[in-house]
Amino acid sequence: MSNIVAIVGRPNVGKSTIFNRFTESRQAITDEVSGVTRDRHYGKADWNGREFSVIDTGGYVHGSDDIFESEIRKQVELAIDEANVILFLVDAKAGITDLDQAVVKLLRKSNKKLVLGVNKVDNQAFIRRFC
Ligand SMILES: Nc1nc2c(ncn2[C@@H]2O[C@H](COP(=O)(O)OP(=O)(O)OP(=O)(O)O)[C@@H](O)[C@H]2O)c(=O)[nH]1
Ligand SMILES: [Mg+2]
Repeated sequence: MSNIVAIVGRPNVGKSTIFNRFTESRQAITDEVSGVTRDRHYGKADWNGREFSVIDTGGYVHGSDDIFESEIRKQVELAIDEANVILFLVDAKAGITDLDQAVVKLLRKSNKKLVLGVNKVDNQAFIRRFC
């Protein structure tokens, strides 16, 4: 079976940015505003000679009070169904949030391979705080 990597995580952690990097494209729109990716994107990656399919997920819905937006839950469940490997992305600048914990709880229930990616470690504020 071919390898399919799904990038999941709460809004604005940088999923689409990494998707574009993997696919060497600008296929996915990235923005400083949360909730830009509404659905999923599929692409092909060739990373150091390893080929895999990559899925960028979205699902943020503005204005909901629900802590774990139902659209995000849907995207995480679809990613678990479709992928063999899940790249769970968090934002080092923002730290761990309730939404991160809700996402990881769902991911742990699946028996898919999980890789934790910590993004935005380049941020100036982060570097000043921790270095
Ligand atoms: N400092 C810094 N900013 C980043 C990094 N990766 C992404 N960003 C910025 O973070 C913002 C959000 O990035 P996206 O890739 O759109 O994030 P996303 O997770 O796809 O967001 P949604 O589709 O809204 O869920 C953009 O302004 C990016 O330029 C990083 O490694 N460091
Ligand atoms: Mg996105």
